[in-house]
Amino acid sequence: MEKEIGTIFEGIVNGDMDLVRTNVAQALEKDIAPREILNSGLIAAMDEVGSLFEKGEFFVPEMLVAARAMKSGLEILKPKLAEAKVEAKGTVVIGTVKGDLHDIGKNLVAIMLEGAGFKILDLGVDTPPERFVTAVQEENVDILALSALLTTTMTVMEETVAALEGAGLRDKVKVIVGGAPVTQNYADSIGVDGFAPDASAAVTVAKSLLN
Ligand code: B1M
Repeated sequence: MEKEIGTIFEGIVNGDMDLVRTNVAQALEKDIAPREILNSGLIAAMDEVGSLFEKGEFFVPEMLVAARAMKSGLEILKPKLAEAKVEAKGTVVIGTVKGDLHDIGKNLVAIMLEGAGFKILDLGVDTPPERFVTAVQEENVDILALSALLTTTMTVMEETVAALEGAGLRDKVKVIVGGAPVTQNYADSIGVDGFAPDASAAVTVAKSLLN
């Protein structure tokens, strides 16, 4: 493996933005393929971060710092990926549901999914069901990812599923849900395709739904 790739991996796991940026730029100068930098550097490192989180060796702050470092590398890499026509694993529309302004967890889920190779369309916070429906109508969406942090807003997830059904789009996308008050039981009760308790699990669920 090229030295730069190993350094990018270490830089992301340790949350070192400057090291990641410099080494992504150097790897591109050395003509290392963007796909190789993405898969063996960025995605591999975020996989490692996810597994450290699952083992209880990393907590949310470490994940956030690693995710920020990954994003800084991805910014430099993105134009080259587009030129090299590296295909995304799938497209995810993500948002925090209507009435809910919490976005720290949702952003982390978005970054982890992006780090895993998905294209992300982030609708932000306070997103009404109709806005999700429009996004599914207008884009080629594989997964709709809904986040809620309040017991009073998690019910909007069910409304969003109903809105998708009403628009005849329910079969077109997989729907996944998460956020502190959301449980597997709740996810089952509203008929969505997946639930993840954290950002790392969201990647596993998203990948398994598209396989
Ligand atoms: Co709010 N808040 N808040 N808050 N807030 C909580 C959620 C609360 C539990 C605090 C408490 O009372 N103990 C409580 C909810 C109670 C309940 O409903 N059961 C609460 C409340 C009541 C409120 C207000 C109503 C307070 C008020 O004004 N009276 C108000 C509501 C505003 C609104 O949304 N309309 C409010 C406001 C706010 C702030 C704006 C001040 C701020 C949000 C800032 C922001 O997000 N930009 C805030 C914060 C920061 C919190 C706490 C302290 C932290 C939330 C957080 O960011 N956690 C929170 C208490 C707590 O959780 N300890 C609290 C870190 C984040 C990484 O975790 O978001 O859980 P989390 O995301 C995780 C997983 O849940 C999962 O992965 C993430 C990463 O591992 N996940 C998904 C999340 N989305 C997912 C989607 C998936 C899969 C996994 O698939 C699609």
